[in-house]
Amino acid sequence: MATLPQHHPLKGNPAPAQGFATRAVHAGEKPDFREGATGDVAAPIHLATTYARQKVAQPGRYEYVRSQNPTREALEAKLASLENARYGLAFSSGMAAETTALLALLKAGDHVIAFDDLYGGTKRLFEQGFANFGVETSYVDATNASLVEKAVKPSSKMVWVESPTNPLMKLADIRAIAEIARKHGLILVVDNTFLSPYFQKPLDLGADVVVHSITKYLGGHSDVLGGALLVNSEQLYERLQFHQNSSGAVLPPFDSYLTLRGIKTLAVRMEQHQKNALAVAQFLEKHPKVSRVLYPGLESHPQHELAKAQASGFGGMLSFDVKGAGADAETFLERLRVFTLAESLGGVESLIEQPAQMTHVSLEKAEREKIGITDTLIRVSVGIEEVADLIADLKQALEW
Ligand code: P1T
Repeated sequence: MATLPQHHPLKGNPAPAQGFATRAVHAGEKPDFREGATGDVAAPIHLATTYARQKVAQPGRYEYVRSQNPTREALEAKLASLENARYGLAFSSGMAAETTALLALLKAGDHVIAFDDLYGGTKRLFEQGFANFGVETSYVDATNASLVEKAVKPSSKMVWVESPTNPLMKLADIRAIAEIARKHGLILVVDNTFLSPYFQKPLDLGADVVVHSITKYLGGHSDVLGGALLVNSEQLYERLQFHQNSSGAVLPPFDSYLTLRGIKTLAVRMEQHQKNALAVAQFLEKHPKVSRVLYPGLESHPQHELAKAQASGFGGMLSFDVKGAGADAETFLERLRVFTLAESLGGVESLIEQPAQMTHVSLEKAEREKIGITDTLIRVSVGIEEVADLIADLKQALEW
């Protein structure tokens, strides 16, 4: 697609000069004042699966929902605006977005260099999915950018990082890794789920593709499963869009609408998530039953300076270890009353989990332990409740 059609929602994006919170509210949802249009202030949900044409040989702008849908396009435009991207694509889950990126950009014999700490499902996709089709993945501690370069071989095609990582809150120096990727002709993919575009914009730091699980902060209310890919390169966009349509893992219209609605409050939610997370991290750091706290906003985080240099905030995610054994972590988790014991993250409510038995159970125990996912590690998605209630709940649960 060389040029966007006249009435494509990207045409309605406010000028990039407008601030993030303004774009979160308005981008992609410009009221339509054309003849016969309603001027909806919120993009309407278009549920039709197919679009009529008057002439056989003359399709309209829309043909079939898997290929195009106005509600999804409004969301794609909003997402693109927020990530400072030229193009956005929305998928039926974060995993569907990842699968499509890999399908579109790799072939048998290609090699991927990935962060050794990643969402368990992403590692599972590489190891139990793409490995079967001849895509090989090496895992490195990408907190040290030179280890990424050391892992490059002639078949290398892609570098895949999260920053911060799930669940160990490690950071990749995105600028430094982008330089390495450029030097070796590799595509740099950054999963920006944990910080959201409110706090970090990987494309501005040199990444080629941004991945999101929409299910998390973008949706924001734990009621949408979705994913997204954002790019600046038209060539990458065309390949990804081709596979979005051919694999069919598109975000449905209703979920696109819910995500558009959720994103409107992203800026205010992220501020509150961060404020609460910092207070929770500081409380935990002083608690005698806690042995370590991993939050990039703490001065004790080994990459605190990098966090400040490449992002405008530290987000709402943190992890910590309780002293004792795995059973103590379970006791603590089961005593909580305000925090909800559940997988996922990024919703308005505080969620808490034990990666070893929940989000990262698909990794072998030895593999988990090698990178530091202990049985006593607890991951927290700090919500936007009254922070005093959150701290009181943690305090009582730590008194087992
Ligand atoms: O769940 P889904 O929308 O398919 O997104 C997958 C995904 C991708 N990237 C990151 C960084 C993620 O954290 C996830 C999903 N993570 C969880 C469900 C979790 O509890 O960590």
